[in-house]
Amino acid sequence: KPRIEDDRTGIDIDTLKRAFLDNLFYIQAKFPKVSTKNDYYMALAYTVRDRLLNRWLHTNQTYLERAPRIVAYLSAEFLMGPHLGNNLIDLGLYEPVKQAIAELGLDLNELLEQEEEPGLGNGGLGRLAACYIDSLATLEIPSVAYGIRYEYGIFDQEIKDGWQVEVTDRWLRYGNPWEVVRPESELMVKFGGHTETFIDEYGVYRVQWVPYKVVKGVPYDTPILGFKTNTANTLRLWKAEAPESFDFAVFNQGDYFGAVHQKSESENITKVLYPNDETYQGKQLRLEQQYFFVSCSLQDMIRLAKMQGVALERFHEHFAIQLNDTHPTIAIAELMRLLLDEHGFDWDRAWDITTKTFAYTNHTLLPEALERWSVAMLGGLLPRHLELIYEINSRFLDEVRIKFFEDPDRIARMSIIDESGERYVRMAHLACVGSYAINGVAELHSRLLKQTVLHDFYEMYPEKFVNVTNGVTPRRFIALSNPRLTSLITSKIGDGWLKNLGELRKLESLVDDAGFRNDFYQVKQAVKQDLADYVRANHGVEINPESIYDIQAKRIHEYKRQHLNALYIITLYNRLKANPSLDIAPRTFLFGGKAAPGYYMAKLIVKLINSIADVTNSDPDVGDRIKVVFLTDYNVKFAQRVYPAANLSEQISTAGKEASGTGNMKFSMNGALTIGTLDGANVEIREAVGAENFFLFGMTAEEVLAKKAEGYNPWDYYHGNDELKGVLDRIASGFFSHGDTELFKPLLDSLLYQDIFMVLADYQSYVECQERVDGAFRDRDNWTRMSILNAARMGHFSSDRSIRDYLSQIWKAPAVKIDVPE
Ligand code: DL6
Repeated sequence: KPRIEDDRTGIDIDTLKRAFLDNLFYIQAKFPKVSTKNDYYMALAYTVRDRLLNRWLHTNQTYLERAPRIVAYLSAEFLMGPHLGNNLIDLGLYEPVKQAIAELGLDLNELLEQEEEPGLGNGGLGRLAACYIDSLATLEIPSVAYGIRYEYGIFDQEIKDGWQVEVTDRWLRYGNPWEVVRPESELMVKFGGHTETFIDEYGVYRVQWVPYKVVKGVPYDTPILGFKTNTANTLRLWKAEAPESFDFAVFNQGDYFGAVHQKSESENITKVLYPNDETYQGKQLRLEQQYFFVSCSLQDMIRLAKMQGVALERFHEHFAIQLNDTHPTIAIAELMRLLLDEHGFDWDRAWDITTKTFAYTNHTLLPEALERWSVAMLGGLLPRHLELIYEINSRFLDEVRIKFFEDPDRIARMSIIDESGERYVRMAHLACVGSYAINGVAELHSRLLKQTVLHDFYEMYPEKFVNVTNGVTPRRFIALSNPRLTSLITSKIGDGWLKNLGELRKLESLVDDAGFRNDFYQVKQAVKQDLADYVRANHGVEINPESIYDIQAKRIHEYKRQHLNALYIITLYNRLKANPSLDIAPRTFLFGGKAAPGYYMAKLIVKLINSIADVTNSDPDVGDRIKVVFLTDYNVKFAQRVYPAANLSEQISTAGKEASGTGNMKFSMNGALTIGTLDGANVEIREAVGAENFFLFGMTAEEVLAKKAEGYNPWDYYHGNDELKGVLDRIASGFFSHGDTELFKPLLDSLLYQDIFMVLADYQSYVECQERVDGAFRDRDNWTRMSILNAARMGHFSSDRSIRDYLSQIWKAPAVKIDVPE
């Protein structure tokens, strides 16, 4: 072979070294003496990218030629986490590259650290999308993921004086070696204006949309590798740009500044990710983002179908489109518009295709998260879509009338248009009407959806409802995050488990082997030591690897109840103050997570945790029996350090509020035990690992509802529980706020006067459960047993299983093997 070929694809150590130095020279234009760590990272990233291109291009070619059924995953968020390490694992190149880099006198870990987090998501929903596209590729399913290329992803979090401060995430500032821009595939998206009717050449009445402005969508493609397969699917993210000809020539002749202004306005659409999870804000720019990426993606699919010679009548046979929550739901109206107005279909045919194309995943029951757009705003931005939504609604309500003719209230409840005050378009209703499948993300969540928010739709279309319990990818969250555990497991049961996580069950038979238990324990200790080193270096706090690492890492939200955890810390603190010789298992309470910038109560909870840490970490009465650390800027990259180090995973949401949770799975896979309520996927995790290996507390979802119905009064708990009263009084006294009795008052008032998430009602049960944790941890050997059994029984929570469930219940898309010629 010619040498150039070797340097681009060869994987022996010398070739890897040569390729790396070549990229440093020819791409980064640097020689080693003046190279920064980032130059080295870039050179390595390009070296790895070269080695995946063969797979990516052959995958694309195969899909183009064979026109297989394609799963299109539409999501406003993809929280990918760094690519380099994951790609090394998928290509099976981690070890050779590590060696090559070491032989060049560099450290792979340091280069991995250089990669900026592509934080194009808020939390659970975006990270789930990332796990799913990993599994789709691993299972060799033809698929494409569509989203938005935000210039600024989720903000970076800093902590100043205990408060969260948001800093702009400039993830693209040094360039992104993983994406390839495809300007030749740009598309145009219309906004605003009005509609006109006309009679076409066949005498058919048609509608034409005359927009106010047009924005260009430019695709940026990132390869998504399967684990040890030839499949490399595509994540296609759209960037908004101004179409030169449009604003300069037509709209703003002579108005140079007006034209520039319009250009930057167009580009604003994909500037920044909205940093709220679980609260809908009703901002026009957000609706523009949603429509922009949805329209680009559907036009792209139609274009691809055409290139493949697939007739549009068969669009639904060719594509299964998954709507990741309601964010892309305007796609239902957009596909109708494209089929009716741009491709000449009649209504019935267009509606038949549309409703056989889409499937909708719901990710939350929280009412404040349900998206609804004011009719006035939606109509101003998307006048044609509003007409179509009204028509869809009118036909749908006729069906409701026929099916439930004795129940007129249903019409108002189920209408896509909420007419109870100012009129709104209810996106979840549109999603239910326009999709052939509707799923929740854990068994409990799917059941509650049917019983509560989507009850009417369940009665209307019971056959549409399914459950697909979430899962996470073991490639990133075990193999990459926890190489020590990975080698230990592989040394015992081989490496088949990374593709078939059920094989972890084989570890169960080793639980009685004292040698294995000791090895497992030593792995956990080594990882805990790593985190201790990190915390010392970054937070200046010394934490004890012998202590219980008790971790709550997730977005900060009242329903997730980080403040319940905080109340327990103060409980322990009060006990130690009252009895300085109290014997407790030493504990390190670690928190990580971002609060939505406008969510005052969540930010106050962050401040409370930091204020407690200031006191406990310096009180000599406490010593190192309690340490509290708020880990700043929790993101995917950092999470990979955190999950492996945990002994105890806090999953303590009010039952019925957490749709699934996925952190719960990542912790447990890495051998943490869970303290949790019967909420979301905790229920299934507990069934899988065994009740005896799970610390359960708190009310069930049914009990929560019943208590609410009977009239919950948090004061009863305050007055009825001296220890709880002591905790709340200690906060109120200003003890954690330098005497300031006002600082935490809003939080205390919300607990005492409303407590919608029933923190006080679950407090006693939580404290008692934590006491059981304390006792259990002292029996080191038995704790290790429970920890092994947690890891061994997590096979069900691989995202590969979730994807198989989606395939068999919803998508029905067969795998396609990709041949890559040598
Ligand atoms: O399904 C992924 C993830 C669940 O695991 C979490 O329980 C749920 O809170 C989260 N939902 C969101 C809300 N976004 N919206 N809408 O992130 O989804």
